[in-house]
Amino acid sequence: MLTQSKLIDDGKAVSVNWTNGETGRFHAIWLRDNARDPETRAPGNGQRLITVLDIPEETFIDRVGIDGDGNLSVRFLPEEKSVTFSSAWLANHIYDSSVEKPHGWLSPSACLWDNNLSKALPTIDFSLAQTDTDARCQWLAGIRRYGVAVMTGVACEEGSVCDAAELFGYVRETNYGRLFEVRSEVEPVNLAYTNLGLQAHTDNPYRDPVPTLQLLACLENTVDGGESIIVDGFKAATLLQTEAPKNFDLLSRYCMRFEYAGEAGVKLQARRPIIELAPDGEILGIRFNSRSADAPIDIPYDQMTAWYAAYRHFAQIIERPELAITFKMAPGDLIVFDNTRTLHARTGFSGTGSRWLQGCYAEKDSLLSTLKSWEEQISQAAE
Ligand code: NM2
Ligand code: OGA
Ligand code: ZN
Repeated sequence: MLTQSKLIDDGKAVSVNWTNGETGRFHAIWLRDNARDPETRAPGNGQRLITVLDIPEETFIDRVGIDGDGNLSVRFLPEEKSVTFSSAWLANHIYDSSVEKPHGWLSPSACLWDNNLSKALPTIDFSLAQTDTDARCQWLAGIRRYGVAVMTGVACEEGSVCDAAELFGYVRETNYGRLFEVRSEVEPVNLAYTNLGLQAHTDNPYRDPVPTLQLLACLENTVDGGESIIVDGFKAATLLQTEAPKNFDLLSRYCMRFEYAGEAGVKLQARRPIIELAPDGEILGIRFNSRSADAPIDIPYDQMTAWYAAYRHFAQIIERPELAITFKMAPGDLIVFDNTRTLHARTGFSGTGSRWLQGCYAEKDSLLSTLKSWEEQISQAAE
C-alpha cells in the first residue's frame, strides 16, 4: 500500500512512499510508457499496443493521488489520460538508485560454489520430476542458483536424456544430432568421443549462440577412471577479478576465437571473449575450451603477452582442487548444467569395462520461463 504521493520536477516525475517506509521516484515518461491500462497493453496477452512514438515527447503529470486501495493514480498531459498503477507492481519495479553496480557483478539469482557444495547439489529422481510440479520447479530453481543439478533414476534407454530436457524445455539439435553418444569411437569426430581426459570446459564455444544448457545421462560406466568433474566458472571469474583485476579485464575486453571443423561440411566459428560481460559489467557467461580455441587475432600485439598471462591465470584457477566437485556417474544418473557458467571435465579412462553417456543441449530461457511462471502462480495462490 502507498501512503503518500507527490509531484516533483514540474510534473516530470512523482515521488511515492509505501507503508513499509520504502520510497521511490518514477519519471512521467516511464510511467506513461509502462502503463497497464487496456489501451496501452492488450488485456489478453499483456503485450504493448503502443510504441514510444505514440507518447508525446513533452509528457508530464498534472494530478497525482492515492486511491482507496493504496494504489497510485496519475493523469498524463497533454493526453489527458488517467491511469492507475498498483502499489505492488510499482514496488517490484523500483529503479530509484544512484549506486552504480560494481564491474563484474553477478545476477542475485546466482549463488557461487566450490567443492563444499558436493554434498548439497540439487538432486531429484526422474519419476518425481515427472509427476510433482513443485518438486520439479524447486529443482529447476537449484539450476538457476548453482548452474548445475543432478537427476537420478533415469531409464538407461536411448533418448531418456531428451525426455529429461522436455520436462522443462526443448532439445536443441546441432550437427551432433538431437542427442549425442559420448563413448570411445574408432575415428572420432570430436575428442569427447575418445577415452582421453577432458580438461574443464564449456561446450560448443564455437557456436553463436552457444547452447545454454547441457544434459549428460550415464548408461554404462564400468571403466577405470572416467570420473566427472564440475567447476563454477562464475566463481573462477570472480576469483580472477579479486586476484588480478587487470587479468579479468583482459579476458573480458578482448575476443577469443573458437572453431570446430572436425567433420566434413562443418566449420563452426565464433568470436567472443572468454569472460563475457553486459555493457554495465554483469558477468553473462564463460567460454573456455582448449580443444576448440582458435588462434586469437583480436588482441593487439602490445597486449598479447599480458593476455596469455591472464588466460594462464584463469586456467590455473579453474584447475584448483578446492573448486572442483568430482564424482563418478552411475547408470541412471544425469547431470544438467548451465553451459554459460559451469565447466565440466572428465578424467581419462581405460580398462576392460565400458563407458557410455548420452547428451543433449537445451536452452536456459525455457527453463527460466517454466520456473518464473510457476513462481508467479505460487505467489498468486498465496495472496
Ligand atoms: N560433443 C560431445 O564442445 C565440444 O566440442 C565438446 C561436444 C561432441 C557434442 C564436445
Ligand atoms: C562432452 C563431455 C564428459 C564426459 O561430451 O562434452 O565433456 O564425462 N563429456 O564424457
Ligand atoms: Zn563437454
